[in-house]
Amino acid sequence: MSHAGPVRKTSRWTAAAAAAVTVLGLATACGGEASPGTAPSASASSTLAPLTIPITIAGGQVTPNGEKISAALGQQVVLQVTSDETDEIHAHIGGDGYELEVPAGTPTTGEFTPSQPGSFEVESHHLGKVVVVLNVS
Ligand SMILES: [Cu+2]
Repeated sequence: MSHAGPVRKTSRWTAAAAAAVTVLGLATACGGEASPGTAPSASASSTLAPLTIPITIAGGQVTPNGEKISAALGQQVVLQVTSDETDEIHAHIGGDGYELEVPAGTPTTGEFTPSQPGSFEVESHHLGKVVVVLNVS
């Protein structure tokens, strides 16, 4: 009497691999210029004084309103935002950009350091308006 059952190997590895890959698929709301190769360089020296930009959002208006501001490459940019409505400030500084959540009526500070030269818009996502244009060189 022989016990001859077919030998079957069930492979579940492909499912596990696919699950691991999806973790990497996160994107920001604004999208556009996703370049996977650009990692933020935290190596910039801290000899430059930070550039502080006060931003006020009230009654559907932003202040400043599209103003051009110069920053040096590697200079930390500090956003001090007060808004009467919940908003999201977005700096299009390349890669995923920089996002700052601003709760209504709560002064909120955020900072980032541009790691490449260029002209970058900082905008209110709630209003769709450009707050400042940052010229980094
Ligand atoms: Cu944006």
